Amino acid sequence: APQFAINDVLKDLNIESTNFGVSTGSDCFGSGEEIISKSPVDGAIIAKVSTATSDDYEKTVSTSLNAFKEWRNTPAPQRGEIVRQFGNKLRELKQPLGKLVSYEMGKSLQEGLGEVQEMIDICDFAVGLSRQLHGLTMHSERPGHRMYEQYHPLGVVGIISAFNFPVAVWAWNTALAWVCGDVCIWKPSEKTPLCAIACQKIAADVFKKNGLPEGISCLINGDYRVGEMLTTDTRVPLISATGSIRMGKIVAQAVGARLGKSLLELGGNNAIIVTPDADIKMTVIGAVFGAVGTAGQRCTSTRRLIIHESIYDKVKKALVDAYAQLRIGNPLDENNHVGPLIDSDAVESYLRALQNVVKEGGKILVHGDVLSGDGYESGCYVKPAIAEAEPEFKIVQEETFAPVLYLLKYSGEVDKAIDIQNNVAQGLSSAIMTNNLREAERFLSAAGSDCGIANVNIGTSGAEIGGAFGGEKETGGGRESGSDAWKVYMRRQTNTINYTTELPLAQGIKFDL
Ligand code: UN1
Repeated sequence: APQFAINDVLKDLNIESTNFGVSTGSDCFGSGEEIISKSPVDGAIIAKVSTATSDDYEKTVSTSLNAFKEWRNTPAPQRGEIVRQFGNKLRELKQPLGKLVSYEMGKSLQEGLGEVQEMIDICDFAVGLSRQLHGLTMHSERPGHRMYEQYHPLGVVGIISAFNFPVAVWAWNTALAWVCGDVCIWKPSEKTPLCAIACQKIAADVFKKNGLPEGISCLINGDYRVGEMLTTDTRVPLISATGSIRMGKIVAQAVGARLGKSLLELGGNNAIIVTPDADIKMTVIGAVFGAVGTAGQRCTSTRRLIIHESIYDKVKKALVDAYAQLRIGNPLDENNHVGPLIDSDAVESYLRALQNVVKEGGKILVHGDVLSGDGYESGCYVKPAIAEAEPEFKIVQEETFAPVLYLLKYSGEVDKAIDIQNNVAQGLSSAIMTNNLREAERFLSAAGSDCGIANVNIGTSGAEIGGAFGGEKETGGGRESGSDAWKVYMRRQTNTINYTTELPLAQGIKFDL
C-alpha cells in the first residue's frame, strides 16, 4: 500500500480536521450540526465539518448580494484575471488537491488529478471567455435606429454538486459564473465536504489578495435542507444542480415554482453500440474504462453495451478476459484500476442491481462481490460485474451508480441498436464503435442518438471541457462547461436606440397626436 499521510495533504491545502463548513471567503462560520467526512478508501474519519443553519444561510446570501454590487461592475477581463490567478493556484496545488479528491471520494489518484486538471482547463477557458461575452447586433426596421443585445451578470448562482466529481463540477460552474460577473453559493455533497472546503480556501485566498469583497465565492455545507434554502430563494436567479434524477426533479420543481432558472445535469444510462465494423481492441479499452473507471460512479459511465450478434461472442470473451485482469484496491496505489464505492448505501444498490438482473432473467457473466479482508476494511470495495440482459429489463432502464455493465444483443441494421440505445429515460452520453462511415453518420444524424453527447470510436466518459456538457430527457437538459454554456449564467438584454428626432413605431403603426 502507498504511504499516504493525510495530515500532510491537509497542511498543504491549509485545512484542518475540524472545519467551519460555511464560508463567504476568508470569513468562516457555521453553527449547524456537524457532518463527518469518512474516507471510503480505509474507512477512516478524515474531518468534521459544521453545516449551515438558516441564520448562517441568511448571512451568506446577504454577503454575496453585497459582493455582487461590486463584482458586476468589475470589467469582465479583470474578472478573467482573477480566474487566471485561481487557475494558477490550482496548478500549484494539483497534487494535494488530487490526493484529497482520491482519498475523500475514492476515485483513483490519476482520476483525482484529472479532475483538478479539468478545473485548470475550465479556468483557462473562462479567462479567454472573459473577453468574448458577445451579443449580436441586428438591423432595425426603423430608420435611424440601432439594435443590439448585451449580456449582463445574473446575480447569485446556486451550485449544487455531487460526490462523484467533488471539485470539477463546481469549477465548471463557478469559473464561468465569475467571469460572467456572478457570485456563487456552493452546496457540495455532504459526502465530500472537505474537498469543498479546500477549494473554497484556494478561491478565498485569491479574492482576498486582490482586495475583493467577501461573498464572491461562498460555501454552505449541509444536507438537502440546506439545498432547499437555496432552491426556494427568490434572490438566487439560477440554480445549477448535478446529481440524481430524483434530486433533479425536486430541485426543478422548487426552482420552477418561483420561475427561477435551473441548469440540471442528472443521471445517464450511457451505451456503446458495437457494430460488426468495430475495432474490437479499442472497444474493449473504451468499454472497460467507461464501466469500471471511477468504480462506475460517473454520470457518463458506460452502463450498456449494445453489440451486433455477429461479433457478440468475440466481444463478450474479450471483455470477460479484460475483467479478469482488473486490480481492485486502494485508489491511491497507481497499480490498481478500481477503487471503492462511496459508501455502504452504494454497495447496497450495487448488490440489489445484481440480484434484480438475475430475477428478471439476466445471466451474470462476471460475478460481483463485496470484497473483504486486508485492504478492504472500509467495506466499500466491490468487484466490477458483467451481466447479459434484455434492453427492457427494469434494472437495465435504471442508472445504478456502480460498476455493473449490461450486455445487450442486436441484429440487423444499426438503426436497431440506436432504437435500443434511445429507448431509456435518460439522455446523457452515447457512443458507437465502428469504422463504417454510414453507420457513424447515421448514429450522429437527426435519427440517431438522442443524447447530449454522442461519440464515435471513443467511450461514453471522459468528455473534454471545451464542449457543452449535459443531456436530454431525464438528464435534465442543462449544458455546462464549454461552447456557449456561459449564456445561462447571464441575462440577455435587447437594446433599441433611436438617434433621430422622430419617433416611428415598429410594424408601421401610426399613432398621431
Ligand atoms: C460527472 O460524472 O458528473 O465526461 C461528470 C466525463 C467527465 C465529467 C463527468 N469529464 O466523464
